[in-house]
Amino acid sequence: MGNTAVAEFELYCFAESGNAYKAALMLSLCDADWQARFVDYFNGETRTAEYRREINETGEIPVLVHGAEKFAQSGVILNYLSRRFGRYGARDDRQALEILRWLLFDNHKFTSYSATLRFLLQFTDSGESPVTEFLRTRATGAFDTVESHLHGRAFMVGEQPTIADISMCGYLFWPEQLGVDLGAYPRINAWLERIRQLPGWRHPYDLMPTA
Ligand SMILES: N[C@@H](CCC(=O)N[C@@H](CS)C(=O)NCC(=O)O)C(=O)O
Repeated sequence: MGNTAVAEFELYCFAESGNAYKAALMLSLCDADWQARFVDYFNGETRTAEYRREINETGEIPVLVHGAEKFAQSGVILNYLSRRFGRYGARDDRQALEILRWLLFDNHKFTSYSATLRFLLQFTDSGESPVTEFLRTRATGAFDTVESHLHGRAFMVGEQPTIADISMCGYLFWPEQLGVDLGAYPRINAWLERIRQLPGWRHPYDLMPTA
């Protein structure tokens, strides 16, 4: 990771963001020349008119800047970096569709429910409520699906790790924060260990800055 303003890639991120971690992990796994640009999410930076105007109209993290190009949505960033580096992509068109299927599932169900549950439990004073109960039910349903899919498989798509894995693991290296007992998912844990063994893997808190 570069430390000066001249790195090839710049990632708008903050350490607690699993969605930003997806992009940061990909950059690290590809040994890219990149730097983090800290966004003060918890003090409302992404909700400012300036952020929406200058950085991302949807008011979200992550955003990747590469030269004159700017990309939002972790799935788009992962696709871009995969093409750019020729790594963690599909072997053929059919596999590309399979990767897209899991990226969509991740963004809609796997990450979204568990990340929202974590947000409520870790970063607000909501405590347990019917909302957290609902989110936990939806999150565990998605975890059950992935646990079942990983039967006899090392990675989500094909024999090798792809951006589907990099996307889906975004929130799972904070098991104690999830609000879901990951211990109940042995195949997910074994899969996470395989990801952890990839050269260049680093924990989110080692890749991205915090306030
Ligand atoms: N699907 C998006 C989700 C991005 C997202 O929700 N990021 C959070 C931070 S982890 C955020 O910026 N939320 C602000 C908001 O939803 O208003 C992606 O994968 O990039």
